[in-house]
Parts: sequence; C-alpha cells; structure tokens
Amino acid sequence: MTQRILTGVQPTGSLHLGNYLGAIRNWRSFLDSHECLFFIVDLHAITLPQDPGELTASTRRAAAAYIASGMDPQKCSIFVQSHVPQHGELAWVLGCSTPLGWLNRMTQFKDKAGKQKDQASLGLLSYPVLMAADILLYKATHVPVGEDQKQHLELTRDIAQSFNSRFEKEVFIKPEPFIVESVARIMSLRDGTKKMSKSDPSEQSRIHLTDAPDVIYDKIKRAKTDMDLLPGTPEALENRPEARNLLEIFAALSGKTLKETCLHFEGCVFSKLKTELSDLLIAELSPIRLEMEKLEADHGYLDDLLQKGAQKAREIAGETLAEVYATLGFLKAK
Ligand code: AQP
Repeated sequence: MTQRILTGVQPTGSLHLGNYLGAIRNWRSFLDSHECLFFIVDLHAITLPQDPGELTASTRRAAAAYIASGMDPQKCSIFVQSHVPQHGELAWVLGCSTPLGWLNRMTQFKDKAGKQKDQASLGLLSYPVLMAADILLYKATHVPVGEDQKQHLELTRDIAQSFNSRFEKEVFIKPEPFIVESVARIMSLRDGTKKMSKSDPSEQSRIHLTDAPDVIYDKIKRAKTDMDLLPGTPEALENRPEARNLLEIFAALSGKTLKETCLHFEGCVFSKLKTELSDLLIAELSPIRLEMEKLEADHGYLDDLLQKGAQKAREIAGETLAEVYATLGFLKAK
C-alpha cells in the first residue's frame, strides 16, 4: 500500500521560524519516500476570527512558503482545504458519532476557549473532528504532528476505530504519528516560556520567513536574554529558557546537537551567539524569502498550482466519501 503523508499549516498570519523548523523544513524528507499531500488549512483557521483580505493573502503566502521551502510541486500535491468540499462533509458524518465527552477532554480546546467556555464556538470544539476528517479522507498512513497535536491524532484513531467497528468494515486507516523528535519547540524571542506563534501580538517575538536581513539582525539583537555567560552543557540551561531557545535555534540551523552548540559557546556573552545566529538565519531564510517574493507576485501561477492540487485531492477524497456514504446506507445520487 502507498505510504501517504498529509500535513498542513493554518493561514492565520505569516509563517515563522517555529512553523519552519518545527514542521515545513521536515516535510522535504518525505518527498522521495511517500505520496505527499500538503494543504493549507483555511477551514481550521476560521475557528478564530480572521480578516478576509488577510486570509486570502496568507493562504497564497503559505503556498509560496511551501514551494520556496523545497516542496517541489512535481513531487507532491499542494492544495487549499476549502477547495475540497469533502472535508466539511466527512466532518459532519464523523461529528454525528463522536461523543461530546471526547471533545471536552481536548486540552487545546480548553486552552483556546479559556474561562469563557460557553462563549467559545462550536467550530473550536469540533476542530479535532474536522482534523480527523482531513486525515481519514485521504487514508493517510502517517501524519507528522507536533507534541501539541498528538492528542488530536489519538482522537482521529479512536474515531476511525469506532466507525470501522460499528460497520464491521475497514473503511478508515488508523494513522500513525510521525513525531520529529530532533526538533525542539521554538519559543518566543520575547519570552522563552511561550511558544513562537503567529498570533502573538508582538512582531518582535518571532522571525517571519519573509523578514529581510536587517529585520532578522534587529529581532535577534533585541531578543530577551539573562545576565549570565553561556553555559557549556545543556543541563546548565535549566531555568534559562531564553538562553536555551537561542541555542536550540542555533543547533537546529547548524545541524549540531545542543550539546555541541553549548560547547561551542561555552563562557561566551550573548552578543557572540546572537551575531552567529543572525548570520545562520539569514543564510537559511534569504533564499526562501526571495523565492516567496517571486511566487507571491505571480498569483496566476500559484492559483493554477493550487487548483491542480485540489483536483487530485478531490479525486481521492471523493472516493473515500462515496465509500462512507455507501456504508452509512445513503441513497446514491444519480
Ligand atoms: N513555535 C513552534 N515551534 C515548533 N513548531 C511549531 N509549529 C507552530 N509553532 C511552532 C508547528 O507548525 C505547524 C503548523 O502550525 P499551525 O499554523 O497549524 O498552528 P499552530 O501550531 O497553532 O501555529 P501558530 O503559529 O501558533 O499559529 P496560531 O498563532 O494561529 O495558533 C504545526 O506542526 C506546529 O506544531
């Protein structure tokens, strides 16, 4: 059976270094070994309010970021979630048999809904059901997930299992998580205890893939640090979240381990780390930024490519949905 990978990012703003190191950069390694479907999850994005104009621009920018980061459109399908209506259709079917208790346990819902649970939308609560539909529609065998999405993938497996058992048929494949252990969670440059995030109100908290070299230098220069010299071992980074974050970013970009990186900077002041880190970031991100600028200027090319990706996705998704509808006993449309 084809090993199929499905993964994506929400177009909720400009992609940042966390999205790149934690997700997109690792997707390249699947291109030659798996059938790859990379999508832009706009239906998920609207679980929180989005500005319409910004959403359109962010969707094209995400597609440009995928391609510029090495997702060769000849080797994978890139598409927008809302271009494939089967996502919403399957989500409804799965939602009809997913117990509310399962959804109420999801920690991301609790985090995002906060104390105002009654004010949170149905979409925010049922987000994991839509995610299950995304994955099960394509019979994805593997899904690269960050630590924060592990619980949602477990729910997807439970939903698949419960549907298959009820109808005594292997309609859905239970997907395996693909956790890239080597990649650390990239934290905010302003607060080493908070993850780097598109929705952080501070622009200084993150490096965008589109940041020019002078902006990168400036953000790294202003990144929060502490008063001590840099330590020689990872163990000594306990309670030094900002130092750990900058060293981990350096390690991820240089291909060194955190231990080797600590040794390299042992006893140094932060400014030395910041200079070397800025140089590394600029070398990695500049070609991506330049390629993104070219791609973003060509809406025709991007939109055509996304249409082709959606066409392929609709073929696979349509087959699965037809199988699901037949299993449920829905009268076949003429
Ligand atoms: N800081 C991070 N470090 C490592 N990985 C990260 N990812 C996101 N932030 C970091 C990974 O990027 C992928 C896509 O994320 P997403 O856009 O779908 O949603 P998210 O995780 O909620 O990302 P943001 O930036 O925090 O978006 P907002 O602010 O809109 O919620 C995922 O694989 C994620 O693990």
